[in-house]
Amino acid sequence: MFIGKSKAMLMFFMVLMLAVAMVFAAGCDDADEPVEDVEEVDEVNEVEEVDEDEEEAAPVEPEYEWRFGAYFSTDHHLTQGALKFAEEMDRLTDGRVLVDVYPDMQLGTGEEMLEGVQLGSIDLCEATLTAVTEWDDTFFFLNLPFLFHEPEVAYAFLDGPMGRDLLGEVGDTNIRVIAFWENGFRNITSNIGPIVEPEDIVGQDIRLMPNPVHMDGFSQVNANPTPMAFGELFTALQQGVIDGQENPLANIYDMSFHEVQDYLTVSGHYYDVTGFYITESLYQSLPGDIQDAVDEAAIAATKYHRGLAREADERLLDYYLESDHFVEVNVLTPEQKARWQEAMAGTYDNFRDQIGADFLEEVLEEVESLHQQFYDGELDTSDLY
Ligand code: EAX
Repeated sequence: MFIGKSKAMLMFFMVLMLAVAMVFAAGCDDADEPVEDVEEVDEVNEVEEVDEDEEEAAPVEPEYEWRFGAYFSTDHHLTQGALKFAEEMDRLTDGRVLVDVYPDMQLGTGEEMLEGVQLGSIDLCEATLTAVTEWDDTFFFLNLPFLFHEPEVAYAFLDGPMGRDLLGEVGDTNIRVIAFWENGFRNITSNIGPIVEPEDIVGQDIRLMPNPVHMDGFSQVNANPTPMAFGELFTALQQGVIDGQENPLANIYDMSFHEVQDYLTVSGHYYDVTGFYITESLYQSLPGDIQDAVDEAAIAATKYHRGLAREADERLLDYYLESDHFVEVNVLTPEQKARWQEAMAGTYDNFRDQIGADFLEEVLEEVESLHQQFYDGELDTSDLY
């Protein structure tokens, strides 16, 4: 309005000028058109300015506020993945979805968090796939010993058609797997003595996740696999209730198991997939654009988390080799690994029927082909993490 008035005055002035001297006529004509233009632009600007003012006055309130339960401390690659997901959701939805991440099992143990996701009292969480195998044993094949030797192969498999087929609701549980993250390659710690050959573990009480496939693998090498909840593990090791346990390096570090264990064997016997879960009914109730944002943010967070997981595995191996946390650290050579693989092979036979012989065959072919491609330098790893 103010500018409009100025323009009107300017026009009046220009008309006067025209009357006085024709030399200004061209300038006057030129000035006419922009006035209209300026007014038009001005009207648009006024509308936009009002909008901007309103935005400033009333910032967008999140339409959704979700709770994300995470196992480990903020530094752990899984919690970092959760935080990345939160950041991506904020970005992709312009703040319509706020994801609050609760680290350090603040929302409960893995089992409790999953129950929360099932009931909808927790919206999202991450936990080893083992935690859902009691509802649905489809994932058993992923728990087989020495299935994967390279993280890239695991990623390529999980991102490929066979892996993507496994995403979605776990049975009828109201728990949806939206992405495959990782605990990663599991390694053995013990207080009894160095473990290098399969014979070295005979008779040791080793805590395992309550996963029948994992337990079977340790029975094959004549250890005494003892199922126990993760939350009880530190105290059980400290009090000598059990001799050892097995977990990825990042978990051993995060839980300070090195304080109560003397020997570390970097064996990588199981590649442990972590499910990233959302309440199925929540996911299904979302408008399409928010659902798309969940899917997109999950992919971005997966890649981010995998990169950090790779980095953590390398960094922590160096750290444990250099520090004096463990009396001895043994990194198995490929030959030693092959002997463990051989010793645990019976687990494949024991679960072949339950997994489905044909399906297992298909999986093993695919995994072998991916390893081959990886070792030949032909596996495209550029988009995996
Ligand atoms: O998912 O129980 C375990 O040893 C797992 O590695 C842990 O729960 C993280």
